[in-house]
Amino acid sequence: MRKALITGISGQDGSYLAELLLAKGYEVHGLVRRSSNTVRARLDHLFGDPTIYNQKLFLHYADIDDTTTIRRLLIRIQPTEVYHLAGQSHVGASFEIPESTCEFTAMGTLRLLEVLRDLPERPRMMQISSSEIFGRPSDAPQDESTPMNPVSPYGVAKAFATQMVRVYRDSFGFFACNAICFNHESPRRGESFVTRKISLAAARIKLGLQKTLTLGNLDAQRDWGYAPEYVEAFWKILQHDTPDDYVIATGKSHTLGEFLEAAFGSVDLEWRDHVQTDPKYMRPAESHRLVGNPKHAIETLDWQPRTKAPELAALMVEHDLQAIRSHG
Ligand code: GDR
Repeated sequence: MRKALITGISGQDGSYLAELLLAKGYEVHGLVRRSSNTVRARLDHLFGDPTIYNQKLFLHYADIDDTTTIRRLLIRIQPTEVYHLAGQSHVGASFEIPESTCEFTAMGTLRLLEVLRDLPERPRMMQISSSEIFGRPSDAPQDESTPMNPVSPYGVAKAFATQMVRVYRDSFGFFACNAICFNHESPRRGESFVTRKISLAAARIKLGLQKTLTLGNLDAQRDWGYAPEYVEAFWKILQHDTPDDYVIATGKSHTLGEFLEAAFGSVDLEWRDHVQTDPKYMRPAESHRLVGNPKHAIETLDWQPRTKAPELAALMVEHDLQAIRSHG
């Protein structure tokens, strides 16, 4: 029986990964924070299924800094694969709460590695890293060998975690890998990330529930992919013979204006009529030129990013339109 443990199972990626692993016949265990009140929102459909919840899918309360509980769970569950997705993932927020960002994202990863180090049978382990480790890279596109140059507390925390995974792989023989993910979005994306903020606003404006959308830096450019495709890569990373790091990206960069155009355009709206800016959404420092080169993942893992950013924008708006129409 293949058993997986997912930290951050209640997040966007965790919920898609749980679905993927259940479909592949895994027993899936997820760690959730006791304090989180939205713990189940993205997993509701799985909880509602009595053939899945507490049969093949199990949830355990453990904060990522609660090493004792995590150790106890790992000893009891004996997972064959660990997917480490938990952490404070909002780059803008990391400027406001740098200490807790580093506590969860950087130290949380180190603590998990330390617990794994002592296990008699070590599971394979994957950490979700981020394009934010590159910050302001000198070259584009970025690949696995691009030097790290983070410009946000979040990026620094991820750089620490990424390098620590490499150290444990090289020094202690861990099967530990980094999925260096560029932005990946979906209808399950948190509402404070820019793509979801845009898709919700486009849907609400279309339905006459809102008039304007207030954003920060409109010059932003990102490599936006579709989250369900990215979790396929996570799984493939742990099935490969040798542990390694992989850039997971589409290889195409888009401006925020292009994303707005696709989102608003999909419901026949002109974004320029509705979007305004407010400095409160600007960051003290911005990453630049972030676009990934996924060649290593494509060639080694036989993985492919399929959904393009304009398509992604339209599908997110369509989902939000339907959801608002049915639930208000
Ligand atoms: P990012 O995603 O910081 O790239 O990190 P986000 O969607 O927050 O920002 C993307 C870009 O849009 C600009 N922007 C705004 N962003 C937000 N959130 N809200 C706004 O109103 C707004 N206006 C403009 C930002 O300045 C930025 O340039 C995401 C996270 O999921 C990380 O956890 C992950 O590691 C990286 O993607 C890859």
